[in-house]
Amino acid sequence: MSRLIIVSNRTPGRDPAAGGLAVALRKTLAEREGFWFGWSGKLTEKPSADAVFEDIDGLSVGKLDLTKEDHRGYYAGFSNSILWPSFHLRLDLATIEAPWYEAYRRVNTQFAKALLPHLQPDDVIWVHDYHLIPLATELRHLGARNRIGFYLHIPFPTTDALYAIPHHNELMRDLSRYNLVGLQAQRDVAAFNDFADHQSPSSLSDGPLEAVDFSQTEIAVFPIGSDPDAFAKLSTSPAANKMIKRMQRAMDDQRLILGVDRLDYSKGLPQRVEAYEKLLANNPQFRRLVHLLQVAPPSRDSIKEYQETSDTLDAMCGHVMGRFAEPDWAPLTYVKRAYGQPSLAGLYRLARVGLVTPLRDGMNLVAHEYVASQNPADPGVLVLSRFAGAAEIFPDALLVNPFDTDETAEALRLALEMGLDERQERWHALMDAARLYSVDNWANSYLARLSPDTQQGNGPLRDVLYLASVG
Ligand code: ADQ
Repeated sequence: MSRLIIVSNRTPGRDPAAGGLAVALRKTLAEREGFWFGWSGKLTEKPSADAVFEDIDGLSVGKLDLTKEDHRGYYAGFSNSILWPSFHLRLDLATIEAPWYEAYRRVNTQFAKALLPHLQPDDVIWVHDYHLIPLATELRHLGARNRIGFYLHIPFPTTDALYAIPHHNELMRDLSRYNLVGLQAQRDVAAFNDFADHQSPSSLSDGPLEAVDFSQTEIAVFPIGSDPDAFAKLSTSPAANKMIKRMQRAMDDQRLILGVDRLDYSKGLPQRVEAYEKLLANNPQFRRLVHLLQVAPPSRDSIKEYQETSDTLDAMCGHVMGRFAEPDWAPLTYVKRAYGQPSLAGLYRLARVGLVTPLRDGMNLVAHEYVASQNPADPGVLVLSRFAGAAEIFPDALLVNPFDTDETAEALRLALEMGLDERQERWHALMDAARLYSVDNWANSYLARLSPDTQQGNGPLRDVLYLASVG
């Protein structure tokens, strides 16, 4: 079997609370030869030309240092102030500064140069996420002929949003240098094809326009998932029980509505709190009987738009408290810190409603983890945004439009009043889907398609293959 090289912006650490993705990819790497490659997390005066390899719990990890300036332009700048908002259709929150693109390409070149000496000809390379779209181009410039795959964890943008991104034609050309581009959902493949069909030249591009040829690139859907059986086990572990007991002491018989997110504007947190406010306003019978717990640790807080989302959320939570709280009842708790997976599993299991309402999301693993943690004898209800990739595989959730807070409030009411039979019926269907789309199946099916052996077979599947040249 060929070696597997995983490349991502951040490399996994020794953190035992690492997410499901890191665990799954570690497992995949443990089953074959290879290494993980990415940024060390360190900022230095000079960029490192060579990677330093380290053994982390049996996993070989190659790490690179970046300069502060490059990192700002590449990470906070081009990746998270242009690509992230545009891919999530928040053009209003995108900031465009020309030098960021140069830093983005410089870092990708640095990655490629440092990686190349460690490659063997039949290594299979799996590149993760929007920070590293140009990596295949840079590796190919240096002569790499390996099979290289890319996986996009966030949604693929609509055509208009893509046009709003500086250098979008170059980014699309970069994608065409991969053998396989994996996307989260059917809607993303549809958006990709739509762009390819309608590609128009930018009036500002200099030089002759080259066609972008996707004839060698397979575009396919690989929905990511969690490890549902591990989460089910975790939800009855001592650490989970400790969290459950702690919450039960604080809540008496109140029903818990739970949100768990990184604090990010794509997660629809203000809209969620507004929907909860409407639930309490329209249904006085629930007051004192329900409690919303929102767990949202800050992320990317050097970026202004993230600070503003945090401020908005603070204000909205304060508003709902002021409107409904009583001396002996608080309608909500808002916790700005992360919890380890066992504590999260306990919270998921206790919650009568899992409220997962991003405005747009690649997949959303919280939805998977919530389903997996339920007690089969008394499962809770998943209220899920139509605009999460997860909606395609969880049609048995209560699907809502997160922009329509009346609809979400009504879904909350239905969830809180839903009888045991319907909850169980829906949960069984959701759990079957969570198992079918487990993270192991995701990694295995992606790598099976990327592996050179697959290529020698009957070729890629036609139903998801984009074959036309565009330009
Ligand atoms: P994220 O935007 O980070 O990921 P998500 O999939 O919801 O979103 O969460 C990833 C992981 O972070 C989950 O395992 C979850 O348990 C953990 N997490 C989230 N909030 C937490 C909290 N408050 N405390 C502790 N842990 C927390 C991106 C894309 C998603 C896509 C994933 C994986 O934006 O759409 O599902 O990658 O591809």
